[in-house]
Amino acid sequence: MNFQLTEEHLAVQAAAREFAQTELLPGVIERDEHQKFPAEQIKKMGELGFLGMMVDPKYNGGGMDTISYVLAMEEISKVDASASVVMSVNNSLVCWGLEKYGNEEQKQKYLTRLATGEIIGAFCLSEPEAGSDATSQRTTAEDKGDYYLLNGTKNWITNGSTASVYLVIAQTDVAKGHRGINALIVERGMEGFQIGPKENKLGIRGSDTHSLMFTDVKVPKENRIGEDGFGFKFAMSTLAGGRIGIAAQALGIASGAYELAVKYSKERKAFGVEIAKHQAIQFKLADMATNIEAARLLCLQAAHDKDMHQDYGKSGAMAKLFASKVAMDTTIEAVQVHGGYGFVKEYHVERLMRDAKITQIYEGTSEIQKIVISRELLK
Ligand code: COS
Repeated sequence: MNFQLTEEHLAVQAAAREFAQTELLPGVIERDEHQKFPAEQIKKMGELGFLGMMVDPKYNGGGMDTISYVLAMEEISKVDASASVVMSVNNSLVCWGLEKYGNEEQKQKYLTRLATGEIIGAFCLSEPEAGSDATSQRTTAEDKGDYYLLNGTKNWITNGSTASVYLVIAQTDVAKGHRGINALIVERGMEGFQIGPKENKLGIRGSDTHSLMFTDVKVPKENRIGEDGFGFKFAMSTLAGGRIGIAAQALGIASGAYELAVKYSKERKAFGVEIAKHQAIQFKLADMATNIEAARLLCLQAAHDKDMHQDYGKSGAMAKLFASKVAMDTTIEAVQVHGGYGFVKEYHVERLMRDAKITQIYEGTSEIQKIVISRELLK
């Protein structure tokens, strides 16, 4: 057992930290307040290779392992979770899904551009009436011979109006249940594809979340990923890896809040000394640091399982379940350490607290993670 990060891992971590501090920190409060998508920053992230980290270099990716991805996600998320969700969706849902299950033509056409960030992607599973109950897809993809006729609505889609490529899950044959579902590559601009208004959210307000409407969209058959009926397994398998990315995002939100709490507690004085000298604060910091370390180990374990081609469904779900709770608990305590200052925007921790909540909801709620974990335990 080796807990040592390699030189390469440390270099990726340092590069992500540097990028987050110099490029993402300036303006992060304003972007949150005005719900402004970090367009310039995402472009730079693409140029630096953060949007296709694990993709094979032959498709223009970074060829890195999942551990590098987790380390980079943590650093970016410490500062701007609105940027890191774009990174997570593009890397672990869209690029990974296409690289693993797409055909060569699809990879050449889409993956080569997604991996560099020239274009970004979206993953479209959730619907107004199908979130956790993902088999109940109401969006239909009727088989018309050469093409699928796509009709329906998708909800809460990250990168909703900024993506160029959308991986859309839809029901082709309702009689076959989840085996009648397909995953289709839908391009922005296809006739009948409409993007709804931006959601006004509690957290990750800089990210671009929309509902999408499909009315008689003709999607060519060659845009189907995998065999007919593979769509549900595509979604589940892709989400299993996505959960490692969101776990790392939660970890970053927690460790970002912790670092701010440590810094503040050494500066702020009360009762004649820095508040860090008070045991009430020390105990909070000790709890935060211990929980964060445990969350980090779960994230790295899941990433290691994936890199070793071992099953990572359970370890990824555990990492997400635990890290998202740690993100929530830590950010609440970080606000408490900051007292009144924690309640105002300039100190960042209130934003991190709002951002933390979504990590317990998207890419499978905490309750769904418990289903995934317990099913594995009871197999
Ligand atoms: N990888 C590949 N295939 C998987 C899989 C995975 N990780 N998990 C399940 N499957 C397959 C199963 O093997 C099964 O196929 P067969 O019937 O051919 O064996 C099929 O998918 C259906 O699985 P299951 O019977 O477990 O489906 P359920 O309806 O019971 O649902 C849960 C399982 C609840 C775990 C699933 O619906 C889920 O993850 N829901 C949450 C979805 C989600 O994360 N939504 C957020 C949207 S993205 S923001």
